Amino acid sequence: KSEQFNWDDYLKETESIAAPLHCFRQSRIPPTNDFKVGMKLEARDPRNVTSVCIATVIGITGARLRLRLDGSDNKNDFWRLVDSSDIQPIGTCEKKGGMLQPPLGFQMNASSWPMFLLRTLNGAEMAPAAFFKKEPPKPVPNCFKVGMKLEAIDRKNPYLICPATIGDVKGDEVFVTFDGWRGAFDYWCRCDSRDIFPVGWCSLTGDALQPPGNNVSITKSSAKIQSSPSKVTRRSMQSPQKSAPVPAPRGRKPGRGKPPGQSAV
Ligand code: MLZ
Repeated sequence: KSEQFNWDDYLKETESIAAPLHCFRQSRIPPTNDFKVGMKLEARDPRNVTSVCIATVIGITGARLRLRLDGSDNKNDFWRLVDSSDIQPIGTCEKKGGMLQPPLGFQMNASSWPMFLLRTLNGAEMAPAAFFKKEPPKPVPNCFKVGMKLEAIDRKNPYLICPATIGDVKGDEVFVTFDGWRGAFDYWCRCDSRDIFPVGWCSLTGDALQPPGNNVSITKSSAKIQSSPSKVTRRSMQSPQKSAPVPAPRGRKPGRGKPPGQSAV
């Protein structure tokens, strides 16, 4: 078994600092996850955000739930923190005068939705209201700085949380760059995004933090390129991914990232 990723060592090796806790819209102590697989709840449809749908907890991972919308397929699962404002107890929508909607891509005829809804809720185990935690307040202003390290959800593989570096800052947005992945997974997000976490988050929630990729030498906050083989380089070479043919310098010139609003490659 290869040696474990260790933030303390990694921060020293990369001569970087961790983004301070108060930069993030995350609770200082991750919320407890009391949910159980099979429980039902209401969730905003990620593909049609004006719809509130019925979702089932398909998996539990740290402070997050793996959710699947009832009546949807198994190809569109999504992950939400237990203190996300996108989820709520069953009954909340109706109480507010809203109507539960079929998910985008509802697998049956739209006319069968009312009966489907009755059936899916009949005898269902509904997640108790106490399991839903209050979303932390928005941090203002954006206090991230280029070079700061964090843990971030890989939006192309949203079950993964990976070591990342702030590559750029513009207004309320930050450019999240994934260490060792040559930009393929990088994205812009708001500084109050629920997809970014302080260093140490995964070890508190019990999530498995992914090790950095091995496609580039390690990002230093000073933007220098690591030339001598270090412990980090050796470790990352043990990771299963193939090396890029021509490792490009990682040092990010200001403004190199995509502007906010454009999707990642
Ligand atoms: N094995 C996949 C996942 C990469 C995850 C990167 N996360 C920043 C791949 O190599 O594409």
